[in-house]
Amino acid sequence: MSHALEGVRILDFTHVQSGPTCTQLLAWLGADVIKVERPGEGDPTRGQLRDIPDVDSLYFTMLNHNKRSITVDAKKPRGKELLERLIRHCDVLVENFAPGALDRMGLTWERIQSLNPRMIVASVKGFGPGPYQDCKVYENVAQCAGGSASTTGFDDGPPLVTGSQIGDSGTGLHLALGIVAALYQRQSSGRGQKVLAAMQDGVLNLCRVKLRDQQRLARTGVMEEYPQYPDGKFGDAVPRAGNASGGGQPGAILKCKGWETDPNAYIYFITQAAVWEPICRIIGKPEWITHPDYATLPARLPRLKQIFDTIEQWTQTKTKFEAMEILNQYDIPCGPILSMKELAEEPSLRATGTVVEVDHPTRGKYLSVGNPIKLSDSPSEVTRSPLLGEHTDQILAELGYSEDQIAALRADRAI
Ligand code: CAO
Repeated sequence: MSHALEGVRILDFTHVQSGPTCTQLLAWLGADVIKVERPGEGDPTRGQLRDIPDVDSLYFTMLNHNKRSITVDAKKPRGKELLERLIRHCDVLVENFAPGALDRMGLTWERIQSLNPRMIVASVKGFGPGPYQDCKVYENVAQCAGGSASTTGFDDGPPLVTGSQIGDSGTGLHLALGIVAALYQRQSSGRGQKVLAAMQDGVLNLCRVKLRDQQRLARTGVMEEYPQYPDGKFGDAVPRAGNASGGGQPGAILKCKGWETDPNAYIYFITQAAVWEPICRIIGKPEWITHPDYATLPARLPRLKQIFDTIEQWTQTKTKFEAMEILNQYDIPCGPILSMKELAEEPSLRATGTVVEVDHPTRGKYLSVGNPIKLSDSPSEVTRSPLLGEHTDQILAELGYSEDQIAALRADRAI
């Protein structure tokens, strides 16, 4: 079967997480992704958080599937020449260097355009134009600067970062969409363009509901679904809301049987208005169905703490999976708190290819997350990440390099 992006060549000048996430997605959609790495060291993540000495880390392998690797020293004249040939050969250049690094290599937008006017140049940066445009940024900085940290955590605690890599992987995902759109526009315009995804912007986009709440707060001074209501105080900025639902249906994380010893024996429980009646029956409070203090959502809002405490008395008598089974019979929206161990072992995720086992020549078998985007006519098969420079010779041959030219590149340590 063919693949959606078959024939698209990506010059992957990315490193660490944000950029590699983007190019890995494009590879899974069928693009030929040529990862350019510095000779000798490669992407710094190859050596970070290693669990096996001298073997590419899981950090690297899990972000660089389905790619080819070529080593090029972009600062050596012959390396630069090779890069320019790659620019003429490819459709998209993706990079996530610190601001200005690409220009310092001599690869300005104008230079790239003169080499290949159809080339799309896609960049992740920490910030867009503005006071912080020159800053280097890692994941947690983006979470803090994009509004996630100020709105995550409990009201009486400090701001919190989340385990979801919304700054890195989230921005990589945004960039991938921009690249696909630019490829589409190129079909009619015949021209490449610049695509920018700033991590602050990407995080803020994912925190859009909190900017919604900021404006609600400014208008009304209160948000009735937040845990601060009705007893606590609201300031002038959206407060941290603990585990309260971000939507119009109140929700909470509740203890389940075994919570005393299992840190993940919890369930997320949503008191969706449409299923209030079965909720009341299941938790043994049938009188709440018609009682004026509980029968409607507005009446329930000032009593959410007491309501969830009561529901929790019921959930504590069930394991999270037992509770799920009972609640699902009545279409009550709920979800178990699943650990990474449980997710790794979940057969249905293996069956869909969302969790895959990959074999690697020096590491052996390991688990990874496959393509979360499923296309019926473009299935993704996950293949292992490349060793450093594994495809250098192959790619040079494709570019028409002679053996003498390759020898000269080697002699110069340009590859
Ligand atoms: N050949 C020669 N030089 C190379 C090279 C190659 N193949 N690949 C990289 N380099 C050079 C760059 O040209 C740069 O040199 P100069 O500083 O002289 O211009 C140097 O390596 C370092 O690049 P960098 O500044 O991008 O890397 P860093 O480790 O110092 O910073 C990071 C890393 C992530 C903070 C920075 O790249 C950044 O802010 N990127 C944008 C935001 C981003 O994507 N962050 C997410 C990263 S994942 O958490």
